[in-house]
Amino acid sequence: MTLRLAAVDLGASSGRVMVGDIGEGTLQLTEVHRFWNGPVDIQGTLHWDILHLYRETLVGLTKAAAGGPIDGIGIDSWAVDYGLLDESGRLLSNPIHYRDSRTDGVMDEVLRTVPAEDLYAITGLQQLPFNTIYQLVAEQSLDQAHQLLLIPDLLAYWLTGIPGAEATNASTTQLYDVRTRTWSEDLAHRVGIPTTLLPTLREPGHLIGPLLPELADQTGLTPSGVNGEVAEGLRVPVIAVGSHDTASSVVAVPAAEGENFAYISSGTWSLAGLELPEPVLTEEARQANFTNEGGVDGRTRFLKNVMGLWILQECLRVWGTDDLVALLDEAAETPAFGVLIDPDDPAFLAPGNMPARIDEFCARTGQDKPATRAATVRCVLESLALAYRRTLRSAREIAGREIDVVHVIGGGSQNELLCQLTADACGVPVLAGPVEASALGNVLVQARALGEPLPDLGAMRALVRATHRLRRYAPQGRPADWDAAESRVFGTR
Ligand code: ADP
Ligand code: LRH
Repeated sequence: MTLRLAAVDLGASSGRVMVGDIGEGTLQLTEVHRFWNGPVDIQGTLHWDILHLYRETLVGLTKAAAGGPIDGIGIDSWAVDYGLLDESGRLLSNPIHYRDSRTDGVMDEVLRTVPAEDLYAITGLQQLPFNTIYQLVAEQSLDQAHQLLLIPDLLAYWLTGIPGAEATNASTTQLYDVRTRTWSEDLAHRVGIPTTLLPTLREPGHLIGPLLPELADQTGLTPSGVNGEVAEGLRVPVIAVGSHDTASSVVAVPAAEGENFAYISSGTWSLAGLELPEPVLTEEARQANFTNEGGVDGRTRFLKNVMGLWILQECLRVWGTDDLVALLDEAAETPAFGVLIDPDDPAFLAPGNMPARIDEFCARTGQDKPATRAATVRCVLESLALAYRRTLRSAREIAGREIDVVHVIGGGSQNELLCQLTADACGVPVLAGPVEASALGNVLVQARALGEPLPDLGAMRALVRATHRLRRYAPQGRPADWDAAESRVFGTR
C-alpha cells in the first residue's frame, strides 16, 4: 500500500503544508506550501492571524490536491494557545499569542489559590507564564465562551465541523491530569474555569471525520481508491496526529533501537529532553521545572523549554536582514566564549529589540556588550549550547538515564555551528536531522491510522532513519572551557 498524506504543520515562525508519500520502506516528504507566521500587535495586544493560517492551509491543501489523490490530513501546531467558540460554534475573537503580556503576574496569583506542588502533582507541567491555565485566568471573553479549541483542533473543526481535544496538546494546558490522562476538572474548578469549555479528548490516530463537502470542492482534495486511482465521492479523512508539534517531532527522532538518546527539537523554541515511559513527578523534577508532556503512544516527553532560535529570529528582524547563513559563517569565525547570556531570562520572552536586550543583560552581569553582529550571534548560540548542557545533564540525573547521543531535529538542525557547539557542550555526539521532523511525525501517525504496518515508534523511527540523511557532530574542544563558561553564567552547581 502507498499512501499520500498531507501534513499541516504550523510552527511559531512559519506554517507549511507538506505531502508525505509512505509505502513499504519508503517515506518521502515534499513541501507544497510555506507561509509566514508570527505575532500581530494590535493596540498593544499580540494576536495570531488565525484566518491567514486557515486560508494558507487551504491554499496548501489545494496545491497538495493538484499533485494527485490525498488519503489523509493531519494538523499539528505550537502548543498552549486556543480559540473560544460561542454556542453556535463561531469563533469569539482572534486567538491571543502566548507571548502577550496579559498573563504577566497571573501565575503568582493562581499559585496563591493552588500551591505549585499540587499543580505539579496533577499536571506534571513546567511553570511557564503562558500555560493555557494562566491565559484562561487572564481571559476577557470567558463568560461568553461555550467551548475551547486548541489551535490544531480549531483548524480541524473548521475542516470537518467536528470539535475535540487531541491529548498530546491538551497535556500542555496545565489543566490535564497526567496520571489519569483526562482533564483535571478539580483544577479547573479551583481556578474558576468552567469544565464545560473542555472538549472530549481524542488520541493520536483517531479519525476525526471527513473533510466538509464544500472544502473538498474548493480544494479538489479526493482520496485514492483501493488501486490508487481517485475515488469519486469519497471524502478525505482528517486524522488526529500528535497535534502538539513537539509531540509529532519526537515521533520522528531517528533513534536506533535501544539507543540511549536525548533530543532537542530545535526551532523557535528548543525543546530539550528525554522520552520516558512514565511521568516523573518528583520534587526534584518540579524544582528543576521539567515538564511531563504527553507523547504519542502514551510516552512522556520529559523536557524543558529553552528559549531557542527565537532570540536570533528577533535579532535578524531588528537588523533588517534575513541572511542567517552569512551571519552564521561570520559567527563561526568569531572568538569563542566572549559574552554569554542566560537565554531563559524573562527579558527575552516578548518580541522586541533583542540585540539591545542582550546588551542590557551584559550591563546587568558586568560583561562588555558584543562588539559586532557576528559576536551577538555567537553569544546566542554558545548560550543556547550551555543551556542544553545544563538541561540534559539535569534530565539525565533526575530521570536516572544515560545519554549517549543527542538528536537535534527541526529547522535548527541545519545550523552547523549550533550543532557543533551542542556536541562540544554536552560532551556526546549530535546527530542532526531531519529538518521537518514535525511533518514527518504527523504523516507517520496518519499512515498507521490508515493501516500502514508501522506498529510502534521503533518502526516509525527506523523508517525515518532509513530514508533521511543525518549529519554527525563529534564533540571537540576542552570540556573545562564549558565548565568555566557555565559557572560564569549560572554560578557553580
Ligand atoms: P518553527 O517550527 O518553530 O517555526 P522551524 O523548525 O521551522 O521553527 O525552525 C526555524 C529556525 O530554523 C529558524 O529560526 C532558523 O534559525 C533555523 N534555520 C532555518 N533555515 C536554516 C538554515 N538554512 N541554516 C541554519 N538555520 C536555519
Ligand atoms: C514549539 C512549542 C513548544 C511549546 C511552545 C509554545 O513550537 O509547541 O513545545 O512550549 O511552542
